This record gives sequence, structure tokens and C-alpha cells, in this order.
Amino acid sequence: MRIASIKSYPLELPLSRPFETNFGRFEVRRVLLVAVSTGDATATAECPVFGPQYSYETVETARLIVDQHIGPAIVGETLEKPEDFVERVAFIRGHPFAKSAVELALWDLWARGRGQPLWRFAGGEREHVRCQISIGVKASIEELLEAIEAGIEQGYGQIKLKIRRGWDAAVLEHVRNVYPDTPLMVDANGGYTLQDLPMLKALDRLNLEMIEQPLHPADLRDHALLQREIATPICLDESVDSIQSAQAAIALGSCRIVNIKLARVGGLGPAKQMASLCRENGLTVWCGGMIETGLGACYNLAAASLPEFVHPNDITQSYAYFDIELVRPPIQLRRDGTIQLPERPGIGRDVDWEMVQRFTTR
Ligand code: OSB
Ligand code: MG
Repeated sequence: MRIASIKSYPLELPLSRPFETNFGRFEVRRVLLVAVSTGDATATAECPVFGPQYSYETVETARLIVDQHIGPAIVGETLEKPEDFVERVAFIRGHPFAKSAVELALWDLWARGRGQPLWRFAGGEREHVRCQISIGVKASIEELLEAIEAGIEQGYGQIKLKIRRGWDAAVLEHVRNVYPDTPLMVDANGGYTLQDLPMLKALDRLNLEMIEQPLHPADLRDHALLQREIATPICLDESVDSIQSAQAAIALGSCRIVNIKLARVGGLGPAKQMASLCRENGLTVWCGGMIETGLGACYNLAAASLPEFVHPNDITQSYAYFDIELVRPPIQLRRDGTIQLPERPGIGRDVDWEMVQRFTTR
């Protein structure tokens, strides 16, 4: 396949309500869309940077890497398979979010060329994927309970709660009392240290499915020490940004579960590789989210369809975080808490370019 052009579109999307985590409070979601064209066909993917809080990449750095480094390396070039892309851009150290957007668009182009849904082309097997909704830090317990109730009401089979200092074990104890049987997990986004062991042990008594990224992303050693102290599985997110860091986490025993985000690992090819490495070593995985639009969700659905992805995924239906949507038809959660994979070729949905233009900032 010959790549004819790559274009990038910075967007600023208003959130329906502010999303607050250990990183702070956000009222708008700034992301980059990337469109890759062969001349005959164009595919679009979302680059869901959340930086520099989540990682060092931002809309500006991703755009620079896509336009000034990835573009010149692959426009006019012919690739034999989507996996070739990773090698062609290996000279760019890091910047997985920027790479992933182009890589994902290539997968969509390839699948469409074969007339196959992306998930099946990529090796997915599940036709329905289980989903959870991620709920941010709220101003009060009442507000939190309302959001949880709304999530359960919509059908999500598991709830993920963001925690940070001052909004952790006591809040979770309250939630657990109200919802004794609902599958719950927490995500700390690296906000704690081993000095918080008493609080982490209090969480350990609440029958949580997992504790995501409790400690600093670079601290694989302390995660390994913590995993020996608690029975709840540790799930790593930010810490596992490459095959090498996944290998280190496995060798040290830093976690039992990995949240695989397509953008964090550089795309679907690297995600598949990481998923099989985890399975070979007895770890389980699921697909993480970054408050994406439905466009990002299309690719996440394909990943979640892979056989290694066994936990509920951070994939929500359209309009969960935004009052607008960029793809049609919208994504819908079924009453059983799953989302169905599409049968149409590629990502199986159309980009609404009027919406994209309306929110492009340039
Ligand atoms: O750590 O998983 C995270 C959103 C933005 C940045 C980081 C994270 C998140 C989420 C949202 O938890 C999950 C979702 O998109 O469903
Ligand atoms: Mg996380």
C-alpha cells in the first residue's frame, strides 16, 4: 500500500461535565485527529493525548511528530503490511501517541482493502465486548453515588472510580456499603507512594477487581513491593509504555493485570504484541480509554475483541463524556453491558466531517 498523504486536525471538544482526576480538572478535551490517505481511500484515527499530565505528549508535540517526522518517513512509501509501520518510525524515540494515530489509520485502510471488519482482520474473536465506565473525582459523595447509579442504570457491568489523596479509602468504603456486589475498581493515576500503605491496605479490604496505577509510573520496584503486601491485583497503565517496560514489570512482579491503551503503546500492532507477552507470562489485560470520542472507541473495540482482553474495557457509548459525536452511527451499550462489534469493513463507522470541521482549532 502506497501512502499518499497524512493530515492532522487539532480539535477542542467541550466535555458534558468536567472530568477530574489526580491530574486536575478538565472542561474541554483537546485531541488530534490524523487522516491517512492512499489517494483512493482515507482513514482517520484519534490521537487522544492527555498531556503533559498523563504523559509528555500534547496536541502540539503529537502534531509536530506526525507532520514533521512520521509524514516525511512514510508519505510516498509503500508498506507491505500494517506491522511494517512500527519499524519505519522506530528512529523516532518515544512519542507513542503520535505514532499510534497513523498506525491505527493504516490498520483501518488495510482492513477495508480486504473488505473485512477491522476487529476480524486484526485477529479479534469476540463479537461483543464488556465495558465499564470511568467516573472522576466529584465534589461530594452524593454526586458520586448519582454518577454510579447512572452508570449502572445504563448497563455498565463494572465501575471504575478515580481516586486521589482525600478522595480514596473512606469514599470507597461508603460506595462499597451502598453497592455490596457491584464490580468496582479504582485508578490512582500514580498519585501515591509506599508511605500510603495503610490507605492502600484499606482499599485491599473492599473486594475491588484491581487497583490501577497506584504509584509513580517509573516506580516498578515499589509496585512489586506493594503487590506483595496486598491481595487485590495491581493493574499498570502509565508504567507500561513499551514491550521493555512490560517485560520489566513481569520480571519484577509489579502487577498481575495490564491496561493496554492503543495510544500509550504505539498502536494496534504493539498492543497485540504486548497482549501475547502478558498472556505467555500469566498476566491478563483489558483495553484502557482516554476519554476518546466514538472514533477512538472504534479502534478500542477492535482491540477489546482480541482473545487476550478478558476484563471489562474503558469503552463507553456515544455521549458518555461529550454532547457531540464524531462518528455515525453512534456507539450504543447493550443492556447486558456489552458493545457489539460492527460487521462493516474497517472501523465500521463513518466520520462526520462537518462535526470535525466545527471543532477544529487549527
Ligand atoms: O488513566 O485511564 C486513565 C482518562 C484520561 C487519562 C487517563 C485515564 C483516563 C480514564 C478514562 O480513566 C477512561 C475512559 O476513557 O473510559
Ligand atoms: Mg489509568
